[in-house]
Amino acid sequence: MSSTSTPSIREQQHPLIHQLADTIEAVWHQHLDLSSYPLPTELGYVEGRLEGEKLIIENRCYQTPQFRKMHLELAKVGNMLDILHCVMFPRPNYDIPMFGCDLVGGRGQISAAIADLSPVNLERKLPDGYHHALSNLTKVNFSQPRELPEWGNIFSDFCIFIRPGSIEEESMFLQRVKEFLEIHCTQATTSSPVAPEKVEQIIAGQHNYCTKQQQNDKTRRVLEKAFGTDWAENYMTTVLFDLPQ
Ligand code: 18B
Repeated sequence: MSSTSTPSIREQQHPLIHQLADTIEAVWHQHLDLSSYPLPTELGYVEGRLEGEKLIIENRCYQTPQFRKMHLELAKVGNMLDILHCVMFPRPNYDIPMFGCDLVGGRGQISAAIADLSPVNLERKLPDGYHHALSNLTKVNFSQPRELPEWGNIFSDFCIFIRPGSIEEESMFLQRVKEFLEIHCTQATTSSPVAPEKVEQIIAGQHNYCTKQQQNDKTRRVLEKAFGTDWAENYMTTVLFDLPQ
């Protein structure tokens, strides 16, 4: 299994992306019983070209007893665009939320930083333990909140979507994502599987989450320009937001 010491494109990325990638993997290793998750080998490391610049994608994937797939993706387009993408897909017999995070930046500035624990049950309600723990976090204010697109109604009230306005705000974002992950790992590993008749509803909720995320035109456009329409469609539906079987 790859460890945090394996060379990675994070060394060349925006410091916040580098730090968040390290933090995500550290929390995962600390709290969870990880096994590797097989991705098609040709998709572990991918290179393309976008507007004359080299696009590099690096994927790491794990699974655990509670999570079907935990995906950390780092991408870099020349010196123009740095991206971190992370999703934790629960197994559908657990009523636990989807953790999702995206950091997008270019030329030294992060333009979009988003993180959430998104409920996928029928009532679109976070389990009580999550709600309690998240409500107890200290309130944070960011100077440049951003407005979610229309498909963003999948996200919870705890969702953070900002453009960090300073180094201090970058640290606050990093710290908050770490707290989300610690809450998530603690809650997930102490939660019990649901009754079998609830599984279908959770699959439907995860299905809705993935279908909405697939509507993100900004992600799609980057991938289409570098790899073509069909490749982008395949990548968005089988690697970034694949549906549980
Ligand atoms: N995403 N992002 O992951 N996206 O994958 N992302 C952008 O400043 C990529 C997720 C989210 O305003 C932007 O506007 C590429 C997850 C939201 O309409 C670019 C990959 C979440 C927005 C990319 C990638 C998520 C957004 C524009 C594959 C949330 C705002 C940056 C590696 C949990 C959408 C900007 C809007 C934006 C690109 C959210 C370029 C290529 C897991 C809400």
